[in-house]
Amino acid sequence: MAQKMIIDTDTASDDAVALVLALTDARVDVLAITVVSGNVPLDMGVQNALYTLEQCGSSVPVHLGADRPLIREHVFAHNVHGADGMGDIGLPLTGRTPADGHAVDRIIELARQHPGEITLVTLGPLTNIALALRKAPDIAGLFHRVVMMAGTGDHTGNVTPTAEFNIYVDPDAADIVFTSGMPLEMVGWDVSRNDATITPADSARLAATGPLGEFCTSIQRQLVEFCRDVTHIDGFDLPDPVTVAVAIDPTIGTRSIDAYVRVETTGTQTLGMTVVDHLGVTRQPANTKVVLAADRERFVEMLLTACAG
Ligand SMILES: [Ca+2]
Repeated sequence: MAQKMIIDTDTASDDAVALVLALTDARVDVLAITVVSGNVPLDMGVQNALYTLEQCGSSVPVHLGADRPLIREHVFAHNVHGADGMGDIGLPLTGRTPADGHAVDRIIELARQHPGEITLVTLGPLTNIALALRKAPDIAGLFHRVVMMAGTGDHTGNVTPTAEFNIYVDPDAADIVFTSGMPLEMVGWDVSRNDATITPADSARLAATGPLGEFCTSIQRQLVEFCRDVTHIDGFDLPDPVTVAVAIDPTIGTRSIDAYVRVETTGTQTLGMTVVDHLGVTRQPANTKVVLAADRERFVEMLLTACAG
């Protein structure tokens, strides 16, 4: 039976590839896509998600969620993904209609309808999930797995020296999630930087698979520049897709630890840091499976298979 999945996303260029992976995989039944403000403003993320679904021939409902972090001002990532979040390659990213119902309500309803069955995958700031937990605390125990592109297992950030973007945008929401009791799995940006890099040669192979491959690579145009200038990666890395890959097939994650993880919400230098207790010095019980490495070759194979249809 296909794995039921909800994907919460701040849809920009790597989220789009992650959606392609999930929507083209017969092992997955995506029940809903919920959108949150993050890389791009909410409405832009919704349009980007709907356009991506169209490329996949999918009619999965897309729901609007939170349009800002719980407490703090928006931080966007147009410098990483382009003004439209999709590499500014001229895609027609307007005019599509999302489904009725707020993302937070759909997350709660679906969790209660399918207790113990749904894998919740989060690819953006955790605002929607924190709001759902506040509105319906019972849902913490209703998910099969919660697999998050969030934080960094090795404490190396991409916004500040210690903070990863999704956590940095809404650290207050993130800490609510980490202390919720949900069955959390964290695929940090370190996994992406080390093991989910797409070299120019990989990118050419992907593009050659057909229209979906062309879509998935061409929308990374702005990301390639960011990787060259800021994160010093040859080609680009795909944090959200490797997270979906781990959600679909946990063996894509090749090394992990169970650890106690909290989020820094007041630091002067370390706001938004995922503080991973690698050595157990807090003596707190583990609340998260922290994935620390992934199988790059099998990940790239998954992408090629997905794009080839
Ligand atoms: Ca994302």
